[in-house]
Amino acid sequence: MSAAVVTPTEVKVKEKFPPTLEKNNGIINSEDRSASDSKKKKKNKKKTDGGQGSVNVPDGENDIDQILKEINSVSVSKKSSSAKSKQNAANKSKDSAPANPVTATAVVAEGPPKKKKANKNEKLVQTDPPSVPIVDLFPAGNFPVGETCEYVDYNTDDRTASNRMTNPEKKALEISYDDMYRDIRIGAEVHRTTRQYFQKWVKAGTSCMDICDTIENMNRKLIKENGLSAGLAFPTGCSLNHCAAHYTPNAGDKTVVEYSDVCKIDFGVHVNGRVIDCAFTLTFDNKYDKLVEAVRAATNTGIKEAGIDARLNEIGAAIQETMESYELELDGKLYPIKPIRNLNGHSIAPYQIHAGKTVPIVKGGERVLMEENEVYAIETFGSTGKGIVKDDMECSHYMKNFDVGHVPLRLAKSKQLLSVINKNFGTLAFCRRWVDRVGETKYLLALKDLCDKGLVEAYPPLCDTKGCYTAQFEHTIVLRPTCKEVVTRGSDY
Ligand SMILES: [Co+2]
Repeated sequence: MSAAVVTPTEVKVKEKFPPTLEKNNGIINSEDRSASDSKKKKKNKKKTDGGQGSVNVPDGENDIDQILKEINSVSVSKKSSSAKSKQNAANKSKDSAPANPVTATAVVAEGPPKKKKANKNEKLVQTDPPSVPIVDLFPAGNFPVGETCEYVDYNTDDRTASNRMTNPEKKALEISYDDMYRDIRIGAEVHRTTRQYFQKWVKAGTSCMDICDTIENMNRKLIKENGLSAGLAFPTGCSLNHCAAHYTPNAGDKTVVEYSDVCKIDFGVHVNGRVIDCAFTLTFDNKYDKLVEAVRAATNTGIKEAGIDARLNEIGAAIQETMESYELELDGKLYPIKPIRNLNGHSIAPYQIHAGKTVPIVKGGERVLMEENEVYAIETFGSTGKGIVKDDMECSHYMKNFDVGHVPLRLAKSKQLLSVINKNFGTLAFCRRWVDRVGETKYLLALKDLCDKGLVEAYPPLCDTKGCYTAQFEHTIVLRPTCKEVVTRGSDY
């Protein structure tokens, strides 16, 4: 919505959780399934391919790079059969087994699941299912570094290496950001660990509620949830099929992910407000593989093109070109794969999922530059439908407007709900389930009031045309002074 980026086709860009002053109410009644305006946001997640067996997680970037190379194109789709066994594993690390969709992808960061007692002198090992906080797993603070890439020099025609990697000034500058990188890497490791487990665990027929509870409960443990200092950064998205983003179940929602569904798993965590936003597409039926592949490749193109001094409009054009080089044959019919042109990546700031810059996924964007030490969520969406999303279905996602000032409230219930939001979520996105779990009841009218007053924004589900399929991949990257770090990269995607 706000991002105000108007695409050539005059479609309003809906960023996920874009900063906006526009008001919106998706809350009015719990049954409102009609489209209303809102924004959207995203999250990230991923899965491991094939394997239940977790790939050993190296601490160093070199090791990660190597693993990444080996598992480069593992499909994220999971197969239903593998899902049954939570962990067998190690036998599935093939890149593609069309006849046998791989369920989970191996994640970079987990060691073999084992239970161990915490002896004083013994190093803690992650349990299965994972439950040991990542900060406790790496007591020395050497959290796994993401994939690192050298920048190119945009001021030269041939775009040679920028030499930032060896520049002593840049190296020194980087040291001053160590605390920030540490917080981001903790969140990234939580994301990899949870998604890897999830990919092994999930199977066709699982309810969206069960999926969200499983992911969120694990994230709360692994991030060592602590008020607003560490915790969940936004609700777990599990948007299905033509719905691209911002769907998570409200209480009583019995929706199930079926074998034939295309589900976008988008979740995020934060440490000290340093948000990790990362997502992947979950499928059971390999007939969607080309769609999934197109979007994963498009997101990787966006990541590759990103860098200090890179132009956002050029990144969008490159993403579109990659996405449109794929097509999907479904039940005898051929579909072009279109980027969803009113969705986009975004810059991230502390406690602010959308910090103001948008990364388009089509050509025609503004010629704005990426800058040193910015954090971005690079995300792309592909669709077999129109390639445009609109608000639809009942709203679950909300977020306080980041820069709204003091607004006088008359209703006692609204004041009270606002204090609950301030205390539990601050300016981070939340959902109705999370308001329920802190003990609130009958708050929908108050929530609508806060939306009407512009204090809170509603972010209803964002959907393309009914009957189509949409997919998403997303990573969080940091434009460090010396190199670009894809912090959420894993062996799965
Ligand atoms: Co995002």
